[in-house]
Amino acid sequence: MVSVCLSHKEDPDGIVSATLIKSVYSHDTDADADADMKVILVDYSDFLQRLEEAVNMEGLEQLFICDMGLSKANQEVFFRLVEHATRRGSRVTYIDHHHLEEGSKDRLRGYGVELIHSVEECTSILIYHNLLSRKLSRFALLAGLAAIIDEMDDRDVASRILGSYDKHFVEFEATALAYAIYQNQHNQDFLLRLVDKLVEAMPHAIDGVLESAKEYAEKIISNIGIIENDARREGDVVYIQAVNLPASTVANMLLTMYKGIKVAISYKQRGDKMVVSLRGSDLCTLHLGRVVNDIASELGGSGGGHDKASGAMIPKDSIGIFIEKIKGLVNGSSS
Ligand SMILES: [Mn+2]
Repeated sequence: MVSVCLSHKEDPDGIVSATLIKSVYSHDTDADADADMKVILVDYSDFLQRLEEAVNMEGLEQLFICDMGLSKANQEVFFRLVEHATRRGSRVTYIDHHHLEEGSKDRLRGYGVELIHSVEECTSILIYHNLLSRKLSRFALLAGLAAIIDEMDDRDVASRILGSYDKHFVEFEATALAYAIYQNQHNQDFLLRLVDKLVEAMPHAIDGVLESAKEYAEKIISNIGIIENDARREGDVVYIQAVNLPASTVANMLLTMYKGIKVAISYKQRGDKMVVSLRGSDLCTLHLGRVVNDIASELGGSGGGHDKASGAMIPKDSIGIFIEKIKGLVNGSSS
């Protein structure tokens, strides 16, 4: 028999969730040490594919899915896969804090999925609060670190936990962990080792964490310099090509560094495509998700998102036109 925890690999909430689930499982079952839990770490690009592999595993006893939100784009396939798993007799537990329609919750329960969902606390806190029979303070602290990076540290359970610790200590540990995770997004072995080591050690004490965090911090400072020198501001739009950081990270940095603008755009080449990320300030009244969806489709790409945060994937050579169109909408309108 095999049990699987499929969790989000891009931030501390997903990594800590996997650590907590592993510890619940190894303690709460009489399974011998060999019958351990397989951890699969995913992002939104390979989520459904890895989920499909998991539900088709021979002898799948239990499947935990943590910190992966559902959207119109992925939920039908998600439903089909978890239904397939419960029909085959696997226990499925879905734990998440992203928005979920009431109808979707009903459907999941109807398939026999155990649902632990709330938008009030991050996933790690939900696991700590609802699934852990041994409420070890070490695990509470870990979940608190995840909450800090998810910006949900002001919530009931998270703030109660974090209130017991020195503020700078928890911020230091949370940031070291987050930066090490960002720096190692393409290093599965590192991330899986992190899941295991966090059971017994704080981030700073785990081999490679502070070194990786330092490398990531160096990327941040070099990008601040690049933005200061090379970002172009035209009217209420500022934009720059991202180099060694994700376009989304650079777009966030632009928005923070340029006060008074409406839209920040960063783009990064991937093969013959350009990955584009946009952020809107409080002054922006355009719905960026919708306009980006339209413009990207016109250019033969795809895109969408929220009103103040959106993204697109477009043919590499059309980035100039893409920016012109956004500038036209932002600078030409009274928005
Ligand atoms: Mn989360």
